[in-house]
Amino acid sequence: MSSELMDSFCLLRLTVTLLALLNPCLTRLTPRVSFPMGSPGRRLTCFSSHDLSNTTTLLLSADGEKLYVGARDAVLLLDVGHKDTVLLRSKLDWSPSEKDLEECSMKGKKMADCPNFIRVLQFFNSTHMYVCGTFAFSPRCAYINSETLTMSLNTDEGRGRCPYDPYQRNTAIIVGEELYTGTVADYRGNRPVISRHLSEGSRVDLKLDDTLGWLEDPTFISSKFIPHEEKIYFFFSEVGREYNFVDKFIVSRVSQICMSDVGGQRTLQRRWTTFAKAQLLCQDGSELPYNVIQDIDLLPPAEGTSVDDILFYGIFTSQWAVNSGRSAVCSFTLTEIKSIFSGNYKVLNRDTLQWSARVQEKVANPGECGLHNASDNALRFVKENFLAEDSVRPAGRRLTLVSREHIYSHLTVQRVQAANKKLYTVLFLLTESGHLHKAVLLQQGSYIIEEVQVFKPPQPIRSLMLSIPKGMLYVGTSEGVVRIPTANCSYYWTCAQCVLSRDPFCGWDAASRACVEVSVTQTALGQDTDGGNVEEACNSVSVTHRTKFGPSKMPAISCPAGELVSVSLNDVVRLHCPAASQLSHQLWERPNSRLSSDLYLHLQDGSLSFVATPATLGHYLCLSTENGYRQTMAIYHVKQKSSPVAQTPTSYTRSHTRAQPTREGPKATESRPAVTKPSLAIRNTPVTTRQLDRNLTLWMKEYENLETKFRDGNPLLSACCPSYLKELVVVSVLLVLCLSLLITVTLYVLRQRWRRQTAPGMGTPSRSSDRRTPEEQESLRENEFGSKANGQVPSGGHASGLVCNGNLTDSTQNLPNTPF
Ligand SMILES: *[C@@H]1O[C@H](CO)[C@@H](O)[C@H](O)[C@H]1NC(C)=O
Ligand SMILES: *[C@@H]1O[C@H](CO)[C@@H](O)[C@H](O)[C@H]1NC(C)=O
Ligand SMILES: *[C@@H]1O[C@H](CO)[C@@H](O)[C@H](O)[C@H]1NC(C)=O
Ligand SMILES: *[C@@H]1O[C@H](CO)[C@@H](O)[C@H](O)[C@H]1NC(C)=O
Ligand SMILES: *[C@H]1O[C@H](CO)[C@@H](O)[C@H](O)[C@H]1NC(C)=O
Repeated sequence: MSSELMDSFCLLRLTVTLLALLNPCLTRLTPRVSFPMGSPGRRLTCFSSHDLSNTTTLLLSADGEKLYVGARDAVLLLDVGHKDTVLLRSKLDWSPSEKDLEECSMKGKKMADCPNFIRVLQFFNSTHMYVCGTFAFSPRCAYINSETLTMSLNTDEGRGRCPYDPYQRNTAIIVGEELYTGTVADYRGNRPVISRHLSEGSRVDLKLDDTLGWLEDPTFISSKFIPHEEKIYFFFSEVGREYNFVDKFIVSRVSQICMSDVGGQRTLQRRWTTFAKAQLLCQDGSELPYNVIQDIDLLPPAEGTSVDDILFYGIFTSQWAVNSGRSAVCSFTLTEIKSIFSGNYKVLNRDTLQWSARVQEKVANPGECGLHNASDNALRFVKENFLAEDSVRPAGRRLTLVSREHIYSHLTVQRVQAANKKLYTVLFLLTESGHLHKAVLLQQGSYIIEEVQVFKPPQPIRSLMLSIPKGMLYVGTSEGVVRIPTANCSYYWTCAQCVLSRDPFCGWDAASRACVEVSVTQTALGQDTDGGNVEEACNSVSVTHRTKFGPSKMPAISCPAGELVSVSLNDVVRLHCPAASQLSHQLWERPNSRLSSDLYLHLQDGSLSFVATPATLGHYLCLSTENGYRQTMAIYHVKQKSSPVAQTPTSYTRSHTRAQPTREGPKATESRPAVTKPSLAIRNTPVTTRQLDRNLTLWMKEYENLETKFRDGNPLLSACCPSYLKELVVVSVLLVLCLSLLITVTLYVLRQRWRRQTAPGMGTPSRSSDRRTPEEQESLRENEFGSKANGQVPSGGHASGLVCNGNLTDSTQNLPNTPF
């Protein structure tokens, strides 16, 4: 491809990216930081044991101290009240007998599917739980004591309460010592039913009338109890028969039943009289719906708001692979669900099995509670009209989040009070690939604060549970239970990082100079979840600090010291630039000049590569920009190796000698893996920012410690001290620039070198300005730079230079060899 074509291609890409920025739905949702498994910044606590597998259900005690785990052939009680460990308190073994297993395999089932997989685990009363398992394709249920895990002597038959087949999904909830379930109720798995068991007193057990196909091959997802409504809502997907023009079109549903239901007297005896269902539509106008629900969680109303302000957050995927996203999150309000259920219903023509919206005389209100004494006529009407005509649309008529890359499988949701007392909704989303995403919902769209790898696929994970009182998340996988705190604020080591994280859980405490959890402190914290504006948030809290440490502009922000790189002429030099986060953009600068692309290669990982020539010796700055905040990540001084020539004092070497008076020799030189012979260097593999990220942590911490030593004077430091680009201005300038370029770029223009690429703030190197006389310009620059630096280097310089060396050396050694 010619470079002209490349240029226009880049331009197009840039425009598209900018347009995407303006439309939150198109934005690529990149987690700001990513923690691979085993990262010290996000430690997982795991519980596993050799006889624990297929953890299918999790249940947490109200105080968050005890976690019950339903697994294969066992129920476990884990003590999760300790900060650092998860302890096994007791264990109930509950497996089928040899005879049961034999029968199971005689029936043609795989032996691996014959154990007892626990699929229902619910608190029954204050002392007991109710548990059901598949029990060798012959489901059983039992009461167990919540403290001792001892099991009742008699077990119940589990038909209709628990699936036979461990691969079939089900849902169950106990309310008022009555069990409500959605499951298949036969061995073959083709009789789905929503039913009530263990009905109290004279109340009868109820189920769906199965003659009419009230459910069409459903996959049950969840069931939720809404106390003030006295209703249970079931969430599932099924074949949408009303769309009979599409074969096997899956739709997601919400259905309801009233707890007061006792069935009809003649019509609908022992059947629900209050069952109604409606379509949940997670769709953006321009695309096919995300039609298959994967998980749903309930967000209770905020304090002081209406009880109907309950929100349901669901994950949806699409049956077809044509949408722009692989999965989406939609939220639905209880108010909307209620209004759809109180509206009109479709009518099923029994002969043709076609649904229509034909208006019938309304003899009853389907979905209404308290129909037990209604006339047969009314009950017959209810029996035939149970599919709401309208669909439940997402809150705000838009998708909450769309992920292009990830298939989310589980979610939980929490409302978090930020430092400014504002409430934010935080979603915890599990991807199929084993990553947990923490997303905060903002006015302008969703923002993924972090990504933590919690298991290695493939793991058919079954459970994600949030403990709000303890601030913990639990993930049940095939191999055990993983616990992870909802936040680790101390990972953010500067005010800037703390604010840029936009984590509503975390704020910068200027007094302790630490990023701390908002919930545990009363003092004013630096935080800006909405905007991530470092300047405002850090200045507002750093007043006390400033008075203590003198008039430095931004005390909470660290500046790296210069690092010496000794090279021989014609070496290929590679300077690394660690990324501050996955959302930051790195760019290289030489003081008072731009980097010509003829001499410099910008590598994918943000590092800079060039051949050491007299012209390329000198100082280099690596800057990182994120959300309009700019910071210097590294400063290098590339210098020719000690030789008679190099020792000739020039203004800049002199200045550097003063910075590193004693350590310029072997130590600095031997720890320079960035300098290699040409053939080797070019084969260096690009690395991902994830790795850099981790090592940067260590590295930046060191800087933080040294920060106080750089108070004044050094021009390098003043060059690095944070400059703030007004984000809005930059984006609009770029947009205007791009649009006007797009319009005016013609073939004629394309043939020319595209000069405007070097718009300020974009970091693209100029291609023409330095080309003619690099050497001259270089020496000019160095002189200029050197004279500025001369005699103003703080005494702490040399120590920090060495710290840089040490840590960077480690990382560079590791990076090419450990592809992520
Ligand atoms: C939080 O991050 C800090 C700094 O990276 C680390 O030392 C600490 O172990 C982390 N804590 C947890 C619970 O992950
Ligand atoms: C149980 O776990 C094993 C190992 O991960 C897996 O292969 C199997 O499919 C699981 N069984 C069920 C019923 O989920
Ligand atoms: C809870 O239910 C179990 C099983 O029915 C029963 O044995 C126990 O007495 C009940 N406990 C209370 C406190 O009612
Ligand atoms: C239904 O009617 C019967 C007698 O007609 C009455 O005893 C019962 O209380 C009524 N049930 C309800 C829930 O109103
Ligand atoms: C980061 O550096 C440490 C040594 O400081 C090294 O052990 C580790 O493997 C590096 N991590 C990566 C991801 O390269």
